[in-house]
Amino acid sequence: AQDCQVANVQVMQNFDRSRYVGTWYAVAKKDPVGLFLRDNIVATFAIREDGTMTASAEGRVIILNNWELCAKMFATFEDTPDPAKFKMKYWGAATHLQTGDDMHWVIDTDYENYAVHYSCREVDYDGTCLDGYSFIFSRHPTGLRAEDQRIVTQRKTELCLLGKYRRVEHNGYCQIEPQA
Ligand code: AZE
Repeated sequence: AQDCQVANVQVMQNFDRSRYVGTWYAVAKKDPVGLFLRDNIVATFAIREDGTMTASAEGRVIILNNWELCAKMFATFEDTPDPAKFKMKYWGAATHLQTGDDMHWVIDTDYENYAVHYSCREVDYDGTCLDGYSFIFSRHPTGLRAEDQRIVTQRKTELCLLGKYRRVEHNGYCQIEPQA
């Protein structure tokens, strides 16, 4: 169904975090309101000995209008009754970066090629999402395979976000540390 209700969003069935670990390259994103990661966004997920999921992420941000830098971020995930729905606490390696508490839903993944992530920060009075963000992740920095693109387009449509994504460029900006 496609009623755009946050409460009715279908998430990944039987999500297996152990198969989700490792590196994911953001290939497209739908932005939230305000400051956000721009491009060169790479996320790496891991599982702690106690089973909780953690992640680190890097991406280019522009803060204070024209100060461009690679933001190194960390996150811990709190489990919920649904294995594909997490509460994410995140913070920056540097103090001027953002901290936050977002929901983190895995909408769909084949673990080996693509993943669709969704986070609604604010639900509107009518039950639709007023402010949220979403990432399309690939295991390959070059993008999605044609066969995965079809599935991802379907998921974007179900999330009522089709046409709201922008491509995420990977040009190595955050691999070579900029000179201090
Ligand atoms: C995510 C993958 C899992 C780890 C983290 C993610 C989100 C990070 C942000 C970062 C924002 C930084 C800003 C800095 C000025 C979902 C990519 C932490 C939302 C705006």
